Amino acid sequence: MKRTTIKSILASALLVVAASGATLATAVTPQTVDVKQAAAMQSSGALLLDVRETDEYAQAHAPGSTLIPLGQLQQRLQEIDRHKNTPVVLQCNNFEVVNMGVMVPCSEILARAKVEGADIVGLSGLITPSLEEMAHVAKEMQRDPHFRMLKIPLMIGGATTSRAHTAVKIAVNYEGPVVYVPDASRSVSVAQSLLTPESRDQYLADIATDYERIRVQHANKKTVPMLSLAAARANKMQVSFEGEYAPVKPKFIGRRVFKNVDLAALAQYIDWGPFFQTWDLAGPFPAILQDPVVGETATKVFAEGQALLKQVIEGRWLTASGVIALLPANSINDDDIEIYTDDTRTEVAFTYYGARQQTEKPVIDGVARPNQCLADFIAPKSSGVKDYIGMFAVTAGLGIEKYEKRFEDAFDDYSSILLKSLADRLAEAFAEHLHERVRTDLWGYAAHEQLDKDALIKESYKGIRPAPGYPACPEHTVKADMFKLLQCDEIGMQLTESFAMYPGAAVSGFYFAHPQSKYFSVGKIGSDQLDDMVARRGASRDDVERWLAPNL
Ligand code: B12
Repeated sequence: MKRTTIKSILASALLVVAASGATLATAVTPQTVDVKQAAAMQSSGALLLDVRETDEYAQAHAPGSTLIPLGQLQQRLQEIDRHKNTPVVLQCNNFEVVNMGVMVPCSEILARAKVEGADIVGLSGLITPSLEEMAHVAKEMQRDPHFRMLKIPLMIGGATTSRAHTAVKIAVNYEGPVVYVPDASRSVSVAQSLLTPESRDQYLADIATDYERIRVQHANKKTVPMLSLAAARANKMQVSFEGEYAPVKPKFIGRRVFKNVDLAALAQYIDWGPFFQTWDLAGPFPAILQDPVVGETATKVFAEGQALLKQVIEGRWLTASGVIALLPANSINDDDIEIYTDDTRTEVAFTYYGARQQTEKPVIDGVARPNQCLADFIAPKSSGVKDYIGMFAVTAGLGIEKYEKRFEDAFDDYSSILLKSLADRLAEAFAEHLHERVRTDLWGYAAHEQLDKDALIKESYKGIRPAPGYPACPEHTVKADMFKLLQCDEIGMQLTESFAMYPGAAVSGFYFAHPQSKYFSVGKIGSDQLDDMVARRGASRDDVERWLAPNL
């Protein structure tokens, strides 16, 4: 099988440069591809295809040339667009990328990789359940002689992945190279190093040394001093449920649906800060627009984002729908929350099993910091106090596929990514907007609250809305109970096998009203808490271990 070298592939890219000007000249230089260059390249997508017709391109792309199926893990519907920067940047550097999309089982990823003669397999992971699947793919590559013998590299990326996780949990399963890629622009230099015969061995040796060092560090890591679960519970957060802290009964008990919410109203609540992360531009908004390094690029992307947002709103490209439920609740077993179907509190809709901080907490000014758990913010059943909890699921991504396809068919990946990032922003804005309505009106526990946008972004309000998967609520499986109770299918939202939400631009979570409720990170928990959780949930130890893997 002929393997075309990277150099010859880049040579064909230079043809495009000649046709499209200076921006592309820098774009083909590894590591210099940035968002604006990608933006410039999007208009050259068609040109790239033209180039493919030429003899030189045909030579460079003889069978067996660089081909990377960016296999998406089986259950992650939402990640297809999030990792999109990576295929775009690689393609702009004249790598051929087969993007297999989402819900692709491991067996299909590997079968396709063989059929295409792929030189690299890439996986992307946004939320923690994907991490397990990545380790599984590595194991399967090890079992399959094709990958094992040819040592086909596996590239790992995505928000929830890390170099340490790749070294400790994924690379150990496969003899071939496994490389963590921290951002899209780096994927080019990594892919080149992996496929350039002259430098590959040295590059792999360096990675192997680095990952071995990480594994040793990990093995020798001083374990953080941990309390027993009983001691952690004894040091729970002291929360009052009387007087001014007495729970406020919501104005209604039950579920309420919000369909086709006005996008223009939601746009007022957009926090633009995270928008820039999509483009690997770091810095707080709006200061980022003046940043000496990335300011110019940030300003352009921001202007383009605003222009597309206007089109989205005026053309009603996206549909935003959500659902909330406000229900009676009490904490039980210290760490769990029983959520009742109505105020008779006789029927349990479902129980949320909370994880409690178990590491030793510092004593500050003579006061020991508490070992917190979300259940601390809900009145214990034994107190007889009638407390309440809320939950929500919102999306702003309904109908997005049609427009994404339109952009992609026009080789305009940049606009497709831009659109997706706007949908994500609108989903977050929807969560913010609905939370405000819940506090001031629908639940009404903070009826007189008046906060401007900055104060909302700084979360200066009473109460919290922790989302399953975030650090106070690290476990994703509760979304199954939430989705059932909220009847999310009525608004077109679904949960995938590994608890990712569809559409991708979606947020779900709980509402806690207590003024002392604050966000925190559960962090590492002990095996006694794991055992206790297994007993409380009546689930298998294997399952609970898998669900809580990042905290163990
Ligand atoms: C933006 C964002 C969102 C957006 C968009 C999500 C989406 N569709 O992608 C919205 C608001 C919708 C969202 C929702 C949720 N989110 Co969110 N989100 C983020 C945030 C702030 C940034 C992620 C991001 O987009 N980064 C920018 C992109 C471009 O970077 P990236 O994904 O890392 O990918 C880059 C590289 O890694 C690389 N790359 C990616 N893949 C690959 C693959 C290969 C082969 C290569 C080479 C490179 C590569 O290229 C990219 C560009 O450089 C992160 C926190 C953070 N700071 O990372 C949390 C985060 C990812 N979210 C998280 C969670 C939990 C959720 C929710 C489950 C919360 C909830 N219950 O509602 C939902 C899930 C949504 C769903 N559909 O299921 C957690 C995940 C952790 C966990 N325990 O699982 C994070 C880490 C926050 C946290 N600290 O807890 N989220």
